Amino acid sequence: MNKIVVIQGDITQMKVDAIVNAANRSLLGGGGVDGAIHRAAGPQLLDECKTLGGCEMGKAKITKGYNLPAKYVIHTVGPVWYGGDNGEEELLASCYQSCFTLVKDYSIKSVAFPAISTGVYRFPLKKATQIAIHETLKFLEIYKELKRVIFVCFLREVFEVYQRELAKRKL
Ligand code: AR6
Repeated sequence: MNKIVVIQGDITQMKVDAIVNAANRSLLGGGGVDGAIHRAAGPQLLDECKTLGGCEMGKAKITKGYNLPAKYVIHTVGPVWYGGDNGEEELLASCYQSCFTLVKDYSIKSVAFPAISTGVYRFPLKKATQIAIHETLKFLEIYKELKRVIFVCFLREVFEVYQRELAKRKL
């Protein structure tokens, strides 16, 4: 449990093995955290992304981090929230699972996540936070080599919800 840390900040500044990007299916950049990561990593990131042929919703692909302090960027495509009857919760859980599969494949010891799908894609924050924490705890249980998972919250509101939901799990 103490392998999980919640902070308020900018994920592009994180000195970890990998940061996760909340991308779209093109993997060719966008706004929000995606735009910030591409700006901070530099144009070589887009060049590598162009070779990947996009990414399905709920899946993830990995690139180098280029000018970022992080060695890798794991790009995942979260679901757009359309009310919850379109498999949104399963798809978001699948994003975290796909990211963790890459964490294992690349022997990543520390990883930072943004609040995937909770911005432009409008996924309800509390539900998304519960899914993020649930999938993380599940993976940490089976994969002991992962030493640190950092949830990087850009907004105060998001930071508070993560803290609250994590505290519930620590009881
Ligand atoms: N560091 C950490 N978190 C951030 C940062 C940052 N620098 N900037 C924003 N956030 P969003 P989505 C938070 O909209 O909902 C893009 O255009 C933000 O406050 O970035 O998955 C993609 O290309 C929010 O809590 O991602 C897709 O088209 C969280 O990151 C689409 O948006 C996610 O918000 C994906 O939408």
